[in-house]
Amino acid sequence: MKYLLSGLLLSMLLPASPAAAETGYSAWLRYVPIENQITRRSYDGMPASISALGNSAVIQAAQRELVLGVRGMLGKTLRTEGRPSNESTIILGTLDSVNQLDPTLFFSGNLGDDGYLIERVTLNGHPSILVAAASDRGVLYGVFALLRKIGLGKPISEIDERQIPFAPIRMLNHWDNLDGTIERGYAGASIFFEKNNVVTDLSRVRDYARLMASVGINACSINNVNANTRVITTEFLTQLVRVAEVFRDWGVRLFVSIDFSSPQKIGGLGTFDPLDQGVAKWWKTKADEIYRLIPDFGGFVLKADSEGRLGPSAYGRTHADAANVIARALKPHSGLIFYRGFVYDHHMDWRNLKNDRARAAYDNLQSLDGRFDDNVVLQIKHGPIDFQVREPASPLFGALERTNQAIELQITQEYTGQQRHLCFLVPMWKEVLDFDMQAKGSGTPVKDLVSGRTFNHSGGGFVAVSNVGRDQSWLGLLAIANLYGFGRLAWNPNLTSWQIAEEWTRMSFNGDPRVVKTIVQMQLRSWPAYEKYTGPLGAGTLTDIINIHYGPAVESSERNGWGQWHRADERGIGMDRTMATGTGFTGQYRGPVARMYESAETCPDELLLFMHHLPYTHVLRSGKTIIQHIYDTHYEGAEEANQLVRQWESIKGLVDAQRYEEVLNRLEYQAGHAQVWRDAVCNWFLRMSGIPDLKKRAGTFPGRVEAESMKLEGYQIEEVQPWEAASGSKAIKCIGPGGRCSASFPHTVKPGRYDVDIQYFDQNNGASRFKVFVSGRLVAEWVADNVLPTNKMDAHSSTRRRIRGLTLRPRDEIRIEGVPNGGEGAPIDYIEIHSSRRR
Ligand code: GCV
Repeated sequence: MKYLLSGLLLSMLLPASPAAAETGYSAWLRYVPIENQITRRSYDGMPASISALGNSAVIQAAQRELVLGVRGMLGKTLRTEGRPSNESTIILGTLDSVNQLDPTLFFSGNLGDDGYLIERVTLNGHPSILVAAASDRGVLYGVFALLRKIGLGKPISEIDERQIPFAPIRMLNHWDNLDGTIERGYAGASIFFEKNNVVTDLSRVRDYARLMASVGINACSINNVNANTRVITTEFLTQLVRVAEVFRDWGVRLFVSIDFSSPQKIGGLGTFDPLDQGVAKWWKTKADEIYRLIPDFGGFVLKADSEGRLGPSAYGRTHADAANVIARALKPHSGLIFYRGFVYDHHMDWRNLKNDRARAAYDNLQSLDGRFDDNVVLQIKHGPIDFQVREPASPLFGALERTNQAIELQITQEYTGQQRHLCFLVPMWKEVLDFDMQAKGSGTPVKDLVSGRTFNHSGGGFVAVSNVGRDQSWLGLLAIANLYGFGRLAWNPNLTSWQIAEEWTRMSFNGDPRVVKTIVQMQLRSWPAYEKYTGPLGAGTLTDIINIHYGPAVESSERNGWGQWHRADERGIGMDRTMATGTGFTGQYRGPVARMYESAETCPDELLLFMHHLPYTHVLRSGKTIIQHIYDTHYEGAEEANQLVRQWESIKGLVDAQRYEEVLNRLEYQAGHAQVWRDAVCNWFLRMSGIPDLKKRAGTFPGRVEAESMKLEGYQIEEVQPWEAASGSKAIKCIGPGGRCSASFPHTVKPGRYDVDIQYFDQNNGASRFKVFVSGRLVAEWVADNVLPTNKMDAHSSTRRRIRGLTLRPRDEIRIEGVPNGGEGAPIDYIEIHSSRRR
């Protein structure tokens, strides 16, 4: 007891070191001691003080950050001085203030608004370090860059650099609702709102703003684009002021999403027609009011005429009319409006083969090029559909010459595994950003178009939907690499995926070469693996499209108005988007790109089914038929998900235990769910096409015992919907008296060590308990309490529990006992037994 108490007291008195609390909260800003002694010693002569020229909140934040980072990584506590005294120092200041301090340090080059320089200089005869920029925010970015260099183990001789961000807009969007929920958020409740108000304690928002600043993000919209009108009411604006204050310290401008009908709904006008004088006046008065309260307010994000949101079509007006009426209200205050290009009709007639949602952004907006005011930014999703695992770059990027544009990416993994699956998206984003749209001859990649380089605009850039939540790790321990990656790419899209993953790994875990190599490889393999076991050849999503967007539900995208059709039937699959026979979508690209996509001969395989409807027997460049490709990739992808587990296990002991276990659990879950995907998709296509798998895997499951074939006590057999979500399309559910059921069968194969997989359904409306017995001996028990997005037995809830290395003898009875809870009937799909040696 005595020891316990003293240990407790000690832990209360000692400041928590970042290494102690490895929950992921510090993300890449852990500032743990640099272990490489050579790097460390190179900083022995580092100045002992900081001289900050200026005392704005941003400069103060920069100074505090430098003290914190250097103390953590190098064990030195820097003194903070107002002006340099007669010693070596680290000077933080704008170019103007540096020039005033010592004209010999004058830098005549251009750093843009947010660029910075880090230089070792001599000041009053003392070796010093200069971190300078055109603006205070640039100085802050310079400090973070310096700390990143130290964190990455660069010696002091390699710290000098000058950097200018690729584009002025580097922004995050959030789809947070005022009640604290987040649309498509997978990491807990909103950090901004609760119970229809801004949160009282903004410390988490402050920490988030710091994370944003550390990767150069300078703008953030905090509420759902499916906007609540209340967000710009006078009463709510006073709450937003508090968020803006917190953001301001870190150089982040606050934006909010608005509802286009606001003049009518909250303004009391009879109309929201953008050409109505009263409406224009209302927006102007509203903007003036906002800027009186928040002078550095960024502006608005607007989703109009999309998915039921009201827009200018209500009055027969154009999107330019809608954007401009608001832009003109913001203009005197230097505000921007991000007008979303995600405009489409979700009630399209699926029977009409000429209908095509992919056409919508271009069809709605291209003809308006040149008619948007210069403080309008058209925010265009990276692909023409909606953040699918594989899409071509939106043709709209190449079709706007006189309009500011920004690319919209998605960090929150709506269609890419919802953070339960590892899916590092930087390689996917880079494919889009590097894609040459041939908008002015060749050499016009998307990154140049959106940054304004190609057609000489000044106001474009990068936006991503972040949706961090209150989970300790913000997005997930490995998933947060996507946030880091977005920030780094928005700053410099020419960084490689490997560079970004390596930086993130070193700072988020450590620099042990085995750790770096393993985690970087895992990250880089994760998107290709996810694509393999989910969506083939650009066909579009095979998930449940109506609602959850997570597990497989192959037919859900068909026969409805949402337009995410893959048109798979008995004979073939894919959307015919050609000009010759299809929807004409390929014609939205400029000549050479259009020609490449138009022909199945030249269309890249990975987008073949996005552009063409083809028979399952069509032979790909690989020499395989489409159907065999579907089988093969699904088996390969699921196996790659298994390998992720093994890769992670190879660094046990080299990363902290807390994060190791949490990541391991997630990867094991993912491997099980990848198999759900594999089986559902392969079974569906096997049944639909009638073409067998040449490798005889699809439809045959060695070692599998269906739950419905076991001896059941209290369990009842039920059909599962959709049929491919369960093996044999059936499962068992406990309805037995006393709330306890069992399913058993004899083990019939030879004695040995086996891995036993129990496939069950972990619904979100209960926490059933399971026990597994081998000839009466308890070998495993668990509670099905994962939070998965469904209250049904389906492919979202289907989950694998693996019991490894179980010794089994012939005639051993394997029995599972299930105890239901809430609405969840301890449901089981099957058990699969494999020799442990096989794995
Ligand atoms: C916020 C998709 C998502 C919606 C999202 C919409 C959008 O349809 O499923 O949740 O709405 O995109 O980007 O506006």
